[in-house]
Amino acid sequence: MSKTIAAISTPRAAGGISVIRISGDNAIAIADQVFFPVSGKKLFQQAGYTAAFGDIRDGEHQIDQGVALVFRSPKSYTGEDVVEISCHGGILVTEKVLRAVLREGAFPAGPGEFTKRAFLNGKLTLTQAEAVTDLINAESEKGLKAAQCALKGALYQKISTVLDELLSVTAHIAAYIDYPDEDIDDMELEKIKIVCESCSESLRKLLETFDRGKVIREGVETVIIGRPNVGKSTLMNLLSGYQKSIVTNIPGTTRDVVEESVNIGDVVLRLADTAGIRETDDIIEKAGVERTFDRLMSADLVLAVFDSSSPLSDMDYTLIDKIKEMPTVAIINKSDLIANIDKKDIYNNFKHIVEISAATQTGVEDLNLAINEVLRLNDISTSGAMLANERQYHCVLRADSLLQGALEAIQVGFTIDAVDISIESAISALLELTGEKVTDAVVNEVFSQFCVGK
Ligand SMILES: Nc1nc2c(ncn2[C@@H]2O[C@H](COP(=O)(O)OP(=O)(O)OP(=O)(O)O)[C@@H](O)[C@H]2O)c(=O)[nH]1
Ligand SMILES: [Mg+2]
Repeated sequence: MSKTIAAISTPRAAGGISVIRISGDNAIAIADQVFFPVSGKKLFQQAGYTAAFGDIRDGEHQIDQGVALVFRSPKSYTGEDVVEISCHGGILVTEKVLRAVLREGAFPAGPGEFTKRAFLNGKLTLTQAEAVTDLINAESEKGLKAAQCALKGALYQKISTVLDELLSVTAHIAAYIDYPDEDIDDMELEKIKIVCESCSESLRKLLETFDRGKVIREGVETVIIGRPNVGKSTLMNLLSGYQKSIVTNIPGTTRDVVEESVNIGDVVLRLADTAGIRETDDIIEKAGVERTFDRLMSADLVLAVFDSSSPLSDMDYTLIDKIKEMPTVAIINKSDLIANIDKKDIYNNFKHIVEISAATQTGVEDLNLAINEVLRLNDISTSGAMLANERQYHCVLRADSLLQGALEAIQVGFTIDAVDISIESAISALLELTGEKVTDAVVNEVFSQFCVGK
């Protein structure tokens, strides 16, 4: 924390501008050795939240012209003095500016070190810091909303409410422990029990948000499956918006798994277009069909495609049997052709069915709606507190099982000390979640997931 650190905060790619961020006690002094405002006024003479235009130099060499933004402690992202130098967004130019800053005494920042300092300086809670990475990595509307909500402190507030209740219980219990002669009466025990139960219920609701939120965090592994020539690849291309997969009228065109991520219904579908399933002696196609079944095993969502212009085949029936218990949208494709399929067998086996023509691009809206329904996307609220990662999940899980321990201790008539130990441990688990009582190892682990410059 005592070192002044610097890093490039923008991606390592050519762009309009790049930003080099410097944070620490010497940030402004170091920037003054590299950045020379055209006004002649040094950066150390500048108030916080002000910008200066000037030359960026490495010793005698002019590197670029740009803008320096000065933030004065504690009113900055990290809580320390910060200077952000914006230069032209060339890779080499940007690296030269960073090199000049490091030469003047700044140390290269590690992954997430700016945000780590913000956390250590009390600018962010640990869950808010984690929301920063989620915000950066969000690929879908729902993922973005969930991260924004966490960044505003929704999870922290939820945990704080539970913590406040548990802390008031332990304060109460402490009074009895201080006066061992006084026995805790049943009424008091009942009150403690009620608080533990209601806190446990809140924690369990949070645990559920983790399972439901997987769709938002990780996207949905989706397999497009069906017998050859039904239009799987045409559908893949329609959903991805370009000719990702090869389409021909020859059955067995797709041999390997073709992957693409697309945004549908506010979430990311990780689509896998697969080889059409059929009995075959062709070694390559056979291997392709095996891969199709491998994908099916790990799919969160199945898009099962059938050809409306021809009757269902034995292979279709085999497929129906395999997938009817899975989260599936049955797609009756080629609705532009004269129907020759017995739809009854599809309607009897699946709950979510859409009739589309991938070739003429009709029925896509219905397909979107059906996908929403199968994944129950409308049930996933992104406006409340949500658990965003394994670390948070395990803290809550631990806290809940400790509260169950406290309830059992009350139930079997253990001493109040035993009840207290469980509640205190539950409190510790929740303080670890918010970062208010957390080991360096956990903090380092959290920030190691960040990129350099954040
Ligand atoms: N009329 C009509 N033809 C379609 C439709 N969808 C696909 N086709 C045609 O059906 C043929 C097969 O399409 P593909 O998308 O390659 O089928 P596939 O299921 O990927 O086939 P394999 O890769 O062999 O398993 C092509 O000639 C497509 O143009 C549709 O909605 N209507
Ligand atoms: Mg194909």
